[in-house]
Amino acid sequence: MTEIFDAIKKSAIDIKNLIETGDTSKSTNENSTGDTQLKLDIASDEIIEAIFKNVSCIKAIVSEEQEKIVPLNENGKYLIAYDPLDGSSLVDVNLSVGSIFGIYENDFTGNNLVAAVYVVYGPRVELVIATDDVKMYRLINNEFKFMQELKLNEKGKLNAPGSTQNCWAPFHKKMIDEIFEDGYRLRYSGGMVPDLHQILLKGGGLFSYPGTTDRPKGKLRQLFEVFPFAYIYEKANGQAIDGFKRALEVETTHIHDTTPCFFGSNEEIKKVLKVYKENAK
Ligand code: P6P
Repeated sequence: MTEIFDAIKKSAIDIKNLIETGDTSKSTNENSTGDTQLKLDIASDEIIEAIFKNVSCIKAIVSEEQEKIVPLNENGKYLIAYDPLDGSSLVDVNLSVGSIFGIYENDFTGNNLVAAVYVVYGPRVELVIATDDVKMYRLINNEFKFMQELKLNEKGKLNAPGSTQNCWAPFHKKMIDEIFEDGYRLRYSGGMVPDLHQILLKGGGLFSYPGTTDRPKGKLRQLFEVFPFAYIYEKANGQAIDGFKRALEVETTHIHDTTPCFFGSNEEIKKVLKVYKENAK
């Protein structure tokens, strides 16, 4: 699996350069979930796919930006689902963005994840690899240097409340008040990767992206976004749920399925589970 991590590191350096110089305008296409694609999305996807094509242990890949699974090596062991540039529209306002990779065996389901990686493109480029533990590396002089292991405290201090204003669950606002009664700092940039990275680095809290009135099944994609971060948060002594059960146990019927999701420290996740159990009909 090391050659996959090395390939991701190489793609990160190329995508960093692309972000600094790339065309951030819209392309004329939409991706599989109906999002308008930026030229950055397509270019990032092309960088990653070209690099993965040279890694013999990869059996197949699927990108959030493409409709279908791309077979690579018949005898390969791993399947990779990736979001090449999550939150790409934030580049135009100079906020951090990221790439997300789920590494699966046998099939693209939550419980078949064997590793997960993300890259944050911000004031610094940082890369996090989760296998049995969660390790963070920083790009220094074009090399990724190990910086630290990431672990979540039992209870945190940060709240990243995605889409709470239009959550389908009428009790959601009560939940937010109940969980955050002793005061948390609001940290939400609209970029899942930097928002979840910050909670990991600052020791914990809660990131929510529940189902909404217009998207009751949530906005964030299972294979490319939710499962990799769920794997990472569980390996960092935290949890990830859909409101009722482990996010990694959510059933996938189509590769572009979404799911409501909550990522965080144990104390906060316990409260979300309690409120949903008591209120959701
Ligand atoms: P909203 C970015 O488009 C993204 O997919 C995630 O990175 C982010 O957490 C979410 O959407 C933001 O969604 O509805 O708050 O703009």
